[in-house]
Amino acid sequence: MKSTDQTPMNNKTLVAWVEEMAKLCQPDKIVWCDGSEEEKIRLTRQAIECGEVEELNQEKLPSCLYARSAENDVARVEHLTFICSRSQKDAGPTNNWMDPREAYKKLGDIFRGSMRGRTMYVVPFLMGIPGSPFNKIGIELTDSIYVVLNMRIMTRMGKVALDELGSSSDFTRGLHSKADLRVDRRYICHFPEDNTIWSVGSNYGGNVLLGKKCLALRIASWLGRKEGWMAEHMLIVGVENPRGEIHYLAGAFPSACGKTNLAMLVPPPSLRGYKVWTVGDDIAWLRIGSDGRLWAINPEAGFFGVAPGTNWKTNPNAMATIQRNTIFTNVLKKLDGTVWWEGLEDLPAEGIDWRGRPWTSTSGEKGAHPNSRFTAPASQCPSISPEWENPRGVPISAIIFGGRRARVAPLVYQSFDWQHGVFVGASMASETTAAATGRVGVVRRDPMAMLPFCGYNMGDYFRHWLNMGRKIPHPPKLFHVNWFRMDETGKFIWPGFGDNLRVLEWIIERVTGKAEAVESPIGYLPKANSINLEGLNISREKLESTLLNIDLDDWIAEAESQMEFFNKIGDTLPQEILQEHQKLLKRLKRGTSVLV
Ligand code: OXD
Ligand code: MN
Repeated sequence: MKSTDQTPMNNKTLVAWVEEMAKLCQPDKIVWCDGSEEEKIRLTRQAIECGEVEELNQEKLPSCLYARSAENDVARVEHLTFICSRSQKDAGPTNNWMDPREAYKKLGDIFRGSMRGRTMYVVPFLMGIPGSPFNKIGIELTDSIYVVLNMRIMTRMGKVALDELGSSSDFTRGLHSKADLRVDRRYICHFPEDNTIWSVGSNYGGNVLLGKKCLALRIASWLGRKEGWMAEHMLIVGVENPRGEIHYLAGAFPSACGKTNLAMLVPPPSLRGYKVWTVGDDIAWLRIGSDGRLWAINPEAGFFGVAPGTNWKTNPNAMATIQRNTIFTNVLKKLDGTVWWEGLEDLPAEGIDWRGRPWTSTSGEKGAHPNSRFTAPASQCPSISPEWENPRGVPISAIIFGGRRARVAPLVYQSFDWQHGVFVGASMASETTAAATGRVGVVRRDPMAMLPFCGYNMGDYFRHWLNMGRKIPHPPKLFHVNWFRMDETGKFIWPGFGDNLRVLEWIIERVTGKAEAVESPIGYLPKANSINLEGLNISREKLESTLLNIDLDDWIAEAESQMEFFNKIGDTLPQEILQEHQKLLKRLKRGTSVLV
């Protein structure tokens, strides 16, 4: 086996581990990635030559690539994702668990010889910002050039990561092989005590871009609990008011529920003077700053966004971002070498669909897979915040929890305090989407949008949130939103997208003590005239009677369903969560709201 001369001889632990993994996977060649432009050009050429990716129309979409994954490999596979902690209790009842010895053996058998005839790429990557105290380093070994090309967009990859690592052995060890892409030999395993991730048999982003869900959420949440910080499935956005004051908000929403759209929101004309700054669209790492506030960074360098539904109206910033240097996966390829997906303007008459088959607009088939994606550099986003690469991060004024709920949850409410807010996050629910395999549209509990991403026991995770609240001298205020309330005909009541700024405005005005609220059984609701409706086709009466309405029967049923979920957590569930649940039930039974 031959290594290239980029091998960092100063890091003996790293070199020894790469050699050990190479012995297992038996690649023909090992290539150390340096992250250079020259390397990008070389790897792109090779990936095109071997058919891993296709070139798109270079005039219309410069440096853009097209990829199709196997038909059975188009989403995260939660049922094949495991936390392999030594004790099953540490994985908790909401994660799949495998004994680490069994997992190493089972996956080792699949990895053995899986890279024969292939190259093993060594991808050093930095999650964080050069020089930031938040940073974590990972090394991903992979036999997929598609993965390398995506990792160089999604992370700070190559020399920058090795420089930051130096001779330290403190790095996440990630091993990935497509192997034979068989579902029955597909596993995504996390070994938190070994700071190790093994992913085999898939080439879909969420399963194989190991910096993202695997490191920055599952492993990082474990490390965050140990080290006193938080790794969360949250966007980070800065809202600048007409006076030039900026408040940063973090928002936890499940996959494919509009985090990217909210992070890149364009203010509606009636909110002239507001600006919205994108810091991150998927992951936030949060630490207590020396000023006693909670500070956040986006550890990623790119967006791995859902394509369907993205267009020049719903998200013009995303559209502007993906016009160059972007990898499109499982969208429709048009005959002129550009791309299309459901919901994008200019429906083409024909094209090649995500499965690689000829497609016409009258076929009745989807041209793009519902979970088709774009991978694009965050730096290209017109709304990217000047602070997005500040190693200190940004101070967070409010945290927003949100789900996709046709009923029950109102447009927005504020928790009474941190403990109640943790309960609100812990009892969050959402309708499932195409981002994971399985049924779509089923309501499931998804605490803090972390159900698929928490690397340890969910009860201990709630405890960590409660403990953090006690440690943060000036904690952010906690809110819940729901953009997805429907009327009896199944239509969304709230327009969403840019108009969501009206809700963010209320949230910020609550933080700064300006907006009025009504104390309801579930939390503080906006007083009807405290949300700006100017320029909207929704009357105050409609706002009150639908979007801000709390149906007590629905909520009592909701509280019962919350309890079913909490019962599953078992003895790690903090008493505080149960107390909050009892208090909620009591308030619901009393049923009154008071103006505060
Ligand atoms: C994602 C997801 O890709 O949550 O961000 O599935
Ligand atoms: Mn996500």
